[in-house]
Amino acid sequence: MNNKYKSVPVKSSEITPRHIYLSRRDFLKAAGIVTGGALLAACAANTEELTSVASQATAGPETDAIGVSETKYDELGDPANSYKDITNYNNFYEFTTDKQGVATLSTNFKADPWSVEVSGLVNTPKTYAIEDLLKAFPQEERIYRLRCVEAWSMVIPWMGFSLTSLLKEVEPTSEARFVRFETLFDPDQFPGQKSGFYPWPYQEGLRLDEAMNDLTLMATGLYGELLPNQSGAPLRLVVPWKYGFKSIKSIVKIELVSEQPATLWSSIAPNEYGFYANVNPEVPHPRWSQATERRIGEIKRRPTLLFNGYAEEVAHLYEDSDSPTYYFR
Ligand SMILES: Nc1nc2c(c(=O)[nH]1)N[C@H]1C(S)=C(S)[C@@H](COP(=O)(O)O)O[C@H]1N2
Ligand SMILES: [Mo]
Repeated sequence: MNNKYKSVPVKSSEITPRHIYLSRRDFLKAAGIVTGGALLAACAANTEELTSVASQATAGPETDAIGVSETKYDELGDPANSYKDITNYNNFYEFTTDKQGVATLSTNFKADPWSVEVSGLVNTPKTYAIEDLLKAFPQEERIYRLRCVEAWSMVIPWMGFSLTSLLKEVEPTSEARFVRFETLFDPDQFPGQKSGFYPWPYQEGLRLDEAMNDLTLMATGLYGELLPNQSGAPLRLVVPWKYGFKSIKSIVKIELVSEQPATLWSSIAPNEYGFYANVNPEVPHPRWSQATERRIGEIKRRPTLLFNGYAEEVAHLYEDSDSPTYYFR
């Protein structure tokens, strides 16, 4: 690994502890709840079984959080949305544009077996089976706000691992400046991909320093359980200071590249969905003000926070820009 990447600030002393509510041990304990005490890593070879055990364990009208009895809060003191809210109001255009229809349409999606190729400008390209990713990288809980550009938001207790730990393993070369992500292309499983309107597969991207920020998460779970299909099983990106469309679901490919990659949304409407797409209440989207938002489950709108409330962690990434529109576009 060259010096450029060594200088990226990812020392554990710099990780903001208030974002990290559960240790690896706690996650494994949570996994133990759904696997009868076995470690997740040992069981992950059969994620189908794990998932079905988990859903049996949680069946019941009152249960909308898995293995969790008390309410979780983000670091600003707001409660997490319920499991039910998070899994019944989704943007996942590969299934449908109807947010309340994704849950039903995604029931039979096969997220196992699954592999993820990490390639491009790296010294050691690798293809990981999903169970190897779960085994190789300590899973932790991160309670993040998710802010959609449509001006709704939720608080979501993800499980996952830092993208930076994965990137370090493949060793980006000195030419790598951006990371490109791609969703599975499979029209038999994703009915929405039969429509020619969108340039499938869904693609997204981050600048390398954004990708290596400690907040940038590869999510593998929700409320201590493996990610349900509608949330982007088995692996999705979560970039909490950017509008939700950056947080690409059901990833099969992660590629290190030298040029800013095309993204699905910016190729359809570049003036509406920029590459950076940082949450900024002062920069309106052409169709929607971004000044306030509707937290799912609340009636009164709340003010939107710069960088979705994560300015302390990420504002330094954008210091060399003096254009306010930079934050949105
Ligand atoms: N592959 C894929 N990823 C996607 C989307 C999508 O349609 N397809 N929608 C995005 C949008 S617009 C948002 S707001 C979030 C929603 O995530 P959630 O459904 O888990 O809340 O996923 C993002 N990731
Ligand atoms: Mo969104």
